[in-house]
Amino acid sequence: MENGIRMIGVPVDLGQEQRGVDLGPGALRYAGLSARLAGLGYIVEDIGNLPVPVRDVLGAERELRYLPSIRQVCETVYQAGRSAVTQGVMPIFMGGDHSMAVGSIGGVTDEQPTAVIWIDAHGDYNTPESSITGNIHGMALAALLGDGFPELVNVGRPGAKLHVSDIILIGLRELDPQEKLRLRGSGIKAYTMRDIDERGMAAIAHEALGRLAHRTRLHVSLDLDGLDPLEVPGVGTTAPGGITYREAQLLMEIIADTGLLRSMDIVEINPILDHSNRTAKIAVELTASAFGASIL
Ligand code: NNH
Ligand code: MN
Ligand code: MN
Ligand code: MN
Repeated sequence: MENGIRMIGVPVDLGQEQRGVDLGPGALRYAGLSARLAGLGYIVEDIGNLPVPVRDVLGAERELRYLPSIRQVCETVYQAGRSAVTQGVMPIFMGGDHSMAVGSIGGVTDEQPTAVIWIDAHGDYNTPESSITGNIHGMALAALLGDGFPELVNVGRPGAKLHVSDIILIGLRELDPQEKLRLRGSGIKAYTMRDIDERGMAAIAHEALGRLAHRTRLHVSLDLDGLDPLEVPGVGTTAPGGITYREAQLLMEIIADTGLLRSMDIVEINPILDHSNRTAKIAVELTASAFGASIL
């Protein structure tokens, strides 16, 4: 595994309606992400935040659900991700809402194909037609697979960035009706909370990684709302009955064992809704485990 990690802040809140998720990069920095990773032996470089327009100055774009600005942000994120990979350092994208994954995953797959584990309560598999809210963070995965607004599908390079066999969802428990039909017909492998309850996280994690074994690089897209809101209250769209802290730790530890992790998103942390930065602190611990921290 490469030895360099590059932290990239993406304070975007335009993909959803709650205020506060733009403060996620700061919350992760205050929770000590950089020092925690440096303590594992990595050379950690924080390049600060990428430029993201503030919602309050975008006025008229609201009717467009901020699509022009989100597209521009994702283009910038894409180039940052692509540069990190070409320079041989591992990018950690600190969101921000999940819309930025269109750029991050697009960028890290630019040179070499990369498998993705998407941890989320939601499918983020809406198109503008299937979405109830119109919020673009709920469309990010669909865009990466080639469906939805062309402005998002074509960020960085034209067309789909992932093949259905390159992506696995873990933690699902809240899908919109049309999104559910789309996901069923997609061929995407998704592990719901029921799967985790019945089979246990260890079995799910090993099976998921086995299904991605055709790739030698792995990206983890961690939406903190995949975890249970009782443990992780600082997220905008809470869904009860989620992944426990220990289950998430185990998943990250098993991912670390592969040695294939090359990049990561940490998204949807909303410090305004949190208690004492708890959610970011948990995200730091999970990230450390994914990058090889072990208990003993
Ligand atoms: N499915 C809903 C929507 O598209 C909720 C998406 N919210 C998320 N996704 N937090 O991860 O609006
Ligand atoms: Mn999400
Ligand atoms: Mn979610
Ligand atoms: Mn969310």
